Amino acid sequence: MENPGKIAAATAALSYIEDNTVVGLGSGSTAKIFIEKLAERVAAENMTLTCVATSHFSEDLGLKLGLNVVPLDEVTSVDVTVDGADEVDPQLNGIKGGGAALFFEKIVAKASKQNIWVVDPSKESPRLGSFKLPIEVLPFGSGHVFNYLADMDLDPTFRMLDEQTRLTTDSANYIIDVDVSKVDDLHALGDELIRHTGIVEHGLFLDICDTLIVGEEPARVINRH
Ligand code: ABF
Repeated sequence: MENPGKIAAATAALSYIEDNTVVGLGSGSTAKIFIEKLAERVAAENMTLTCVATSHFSEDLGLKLGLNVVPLDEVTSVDVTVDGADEVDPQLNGIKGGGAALFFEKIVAKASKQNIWVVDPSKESPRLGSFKLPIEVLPFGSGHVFNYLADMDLDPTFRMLDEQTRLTTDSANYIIDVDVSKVDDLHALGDELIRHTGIVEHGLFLDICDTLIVGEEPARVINRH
């Protein structure tokens, strides 16, 4: 049985999708429910949509369900992207990448006119940092990036598939998760991380989300001021 909060949030997001638009398909379990429900609506209402995906998983799912999923470079912009998040604060800043899709998610988010996040209530937090921050790093020299993050007292850990195998992302990179619970200025941290050679992207999604839909009955909608 899927989480009712996820279902409520994903369902509420459908009302933001208009015919003849470009839709970004997020990643993660709540976005998966959204994609499934969107495909049902498209078929039922004979809608015309162009979709772009934030992961190979979402691309495959959308195509399997009959959605018109195209490469991001085939559209000039995305009208609305619906995605999940691992943690969101009252300012609608968030941490993403628990599903290791943060790099494509951020690329699509930055190409989107409107970003909507769909979350169950457990994702809301007064301050970011309960969830470890995922950082996507190039495998070449990743040990040196690990040491750099350790020297910053961020308690890094490589994301593992099993005891011997590091997880690799859709871009064949590694994920290092770090503890940012003691970091006061996450904007400054994000700016520093992205400048460090070997770091491809990080899961701080700051000033990106426009609308947060929290899966309650009825769904609670918060728009960024
Ligand atoms: C995705 O949504 C990822 O960034 C994140 O890890 C995931 C978490 O959400 P859910 O709880 O819906 O799986 O966008």
